[in-house]
Amino acid sequence: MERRQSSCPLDCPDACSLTVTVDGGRVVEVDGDRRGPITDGFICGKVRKIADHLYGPDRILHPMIRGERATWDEALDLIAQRLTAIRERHGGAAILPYHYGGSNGWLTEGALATRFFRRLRASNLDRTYCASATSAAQGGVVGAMPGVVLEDYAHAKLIVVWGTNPHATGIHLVPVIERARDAGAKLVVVDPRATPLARRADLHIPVRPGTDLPVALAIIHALFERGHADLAFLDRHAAEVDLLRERAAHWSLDAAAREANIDPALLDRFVELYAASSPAAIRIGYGPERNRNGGSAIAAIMAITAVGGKFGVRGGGFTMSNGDSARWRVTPEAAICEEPTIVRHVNMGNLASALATLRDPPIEAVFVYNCNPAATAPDQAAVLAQLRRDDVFVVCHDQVWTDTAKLADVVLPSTAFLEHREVARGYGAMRLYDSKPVATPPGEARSNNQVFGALLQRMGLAKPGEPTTDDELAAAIFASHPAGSELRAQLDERGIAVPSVGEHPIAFADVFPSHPDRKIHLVPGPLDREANGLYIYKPDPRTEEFPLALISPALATQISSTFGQLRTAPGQLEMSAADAAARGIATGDAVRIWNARGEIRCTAKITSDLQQGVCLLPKGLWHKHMQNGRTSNAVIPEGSADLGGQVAWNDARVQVERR
Ligand SMILES: Nc1nc2c(c(=O)[nH]1)N[C@H]1C(S)=C(S)[C@@H](COP(=O)(O)OP(=O)(O)OC[C@H]3O[C@@H](n4cnc5c(=O)[nH]c(N)nc54)[C@H](O)[C@@H]3O)O[C@H]1N2
Ligand SMILES: Nc1nc2c(c(=O)[nH]1)N[C@H]1C(S)=C(S)[C@@H](COP(=O)(O)OP(=O)(O)OC[C@H]3O[C@@H](n4cnc5c(=O)[nH]c(N)nc54)[C@H](O)[C@@H]3O)O[C@H]1N2
Ligand SMILES: [Mo]
Repeated sequence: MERRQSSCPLDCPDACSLTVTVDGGRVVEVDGDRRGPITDGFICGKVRKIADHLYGPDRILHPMIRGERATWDEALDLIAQRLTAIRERHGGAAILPYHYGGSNGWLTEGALATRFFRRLRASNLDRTYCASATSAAQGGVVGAMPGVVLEDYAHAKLIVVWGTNPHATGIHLVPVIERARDAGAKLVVVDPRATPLARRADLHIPVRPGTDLPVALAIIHALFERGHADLAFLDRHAAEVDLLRERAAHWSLDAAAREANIDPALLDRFVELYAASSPAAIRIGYGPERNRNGGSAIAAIMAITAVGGKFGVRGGGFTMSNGDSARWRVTPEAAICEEPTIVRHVNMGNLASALATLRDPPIEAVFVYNCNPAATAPDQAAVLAQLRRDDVFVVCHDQVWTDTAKLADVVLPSTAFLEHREVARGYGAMRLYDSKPVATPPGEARSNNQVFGALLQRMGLAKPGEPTTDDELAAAIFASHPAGSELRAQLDERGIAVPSVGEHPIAFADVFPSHPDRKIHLVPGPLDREANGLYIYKPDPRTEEFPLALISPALATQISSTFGQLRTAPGQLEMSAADAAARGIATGDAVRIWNARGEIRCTAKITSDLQQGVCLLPKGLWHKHMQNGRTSNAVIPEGSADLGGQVAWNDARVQVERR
């Protein structure tokens, strides 16, 4: 038995430091260690049980071609031959790389795969599943300025948890919030459902999905009207103050409360509590971005912080993502060795329609890695029909037999983190890790860089002297900037590195917005143009026929669809007692959920956590969890938020009936 250091690169803000016990190359135990202060010695149940994932019956062990076992040479030859033929016929644009949430690490997300598809001149995938509205909003408002690091929530006197559920999606924030509350901090939760934190909060504002924008604007308007705005801060540090004030003036607390289906007294309490509290931190989650108003909503929530004058103190301000805002000073770009070119943008949320409608050239190959679109992409029935077409060549590189792997022409077995080297940084905690492989890959699994390195070779796209192994790529990443050697030294010494701005920067004291004027932009021009009018509210898309809003937040037991093969419990639609009673539905009843896009079948569960008009089916379920083999994505149409091309997951409106 040996104990080795590693870290978790899965799509989660916490970026945990791990100690892994290995026996003869096999992982027997994984636990958190104390290198990462936010990890603080404990980790989630998912990764603690990762041996079930690594060595379970669903692990892909060998390459497969249309259901038959093949050698790596046969599989790679076929891929090279098909991609070469497609490229000769149509150019690289007929090839679509398709990847998203499998890893947040720089070696498996972005190194040789990116080199390969850039050199092929493949279509450019716009990665809009997640965080693209929030990234656009954050970039426009504060640029690369980091937000409050999660550990510093301990200093806050008021914590606002807005559209995130850390009990499932970032568990290490929970004890920090508890410590702050023990020291007297108040807690506010803005969420359509009663999350575990909302149930214990001083104030829970159960907004209707997609109405954060009017709520945030009304709060801003009230802060100004009641003399709570920090005019001195705004004068010195903010741009477009008058324009924000003008746009916010359209929303009184009463009007916003009506739209959000809440008691206006809740908003009144929020305004007074927020104005009176410092440090006040707003933890912004991904719930508010996933609808037609999402980008504007996020920008408006960020603007509340400036209007309230909450920056400049430890524990004051907001946190969105610290992933790209931390000025790591090193990026994976240096390892890619191929400049990006714009061939043709394809929004990944429009996979079905891209395959169905793009011409000159049509898409004839889809190469899926780090992703499970058969379960996680919108407009599911159309996605499945398109991926199953005989004239579309589908490759899937994954660790387990996902719903996507099951329909691919060629399936390639992938290593998992712990089995390959990974360089990854957190997007909540400001830490960087470089983790060596600690376990032996089962079967014939190969890492992304091994696969794309072999394809670069086979297709004559490799150039001599370029970094190609994980070790060479990691070295190239660190060598690309003077700060690299400093980070490298920290990693070698402590097994963890901290960015140049320090572990705990304070906004508007240590760090400032990265815009040339160093100001926070409250109505950024580029966002105003992109959104066709930032902060202009688009009303609820419900109709008489389809009156219920379907939301699909994260499960505590998975990371999106990752680990879904281990779930045995069927999916259940959660709904309010009022909506259920109106339809004669009781817990355990079989129901049909449908709209113009499609239909799903499962059982219902009545819950007091949801308001009338809102129902819930979690993201990340697999086909096998549903009675008709379709997940929430079967009723989620293509279509995006106002910024970043972000998929509007929570804009689905549905009807439900008992079967
Ligand atoms: N265990 C676990 N951890 C994860 C993940 C996982 O699947 N499982 N996924 C990872 C990924 S990919 C991501 S993006 C993050 C997501 O982490 P979170 O930001 O927590 O996102 P969600 O779970 O999608 O939704 C959070 C909350 O938003 C609420 N919500 C939905 N619509 C709205 C709205 O319009 N307004 C407001 N105010 N709230 C709304 C939901 O009810 C939910 O409680 O978590 C990461 N961490
Ligand atoms: N209905 C609904 N759907 C949603 C959302 C929603 O709110 N509602 N949210 C969306 C969000 S936030 C996200 S982030 C997406 C995530 O959706 P996806 O991008 O599909 O991510 P996962 O479901 O986590 O699947 C990732 C896959 O990558 C594989 N993988 C992991 N590491 C590696 C590796 O090193 N190499 C290779 N080749 N494969 C690897 C894993 O085994 C897993 O099968 O889902 C989106 N889907
Ligand atoms: Mo995500």
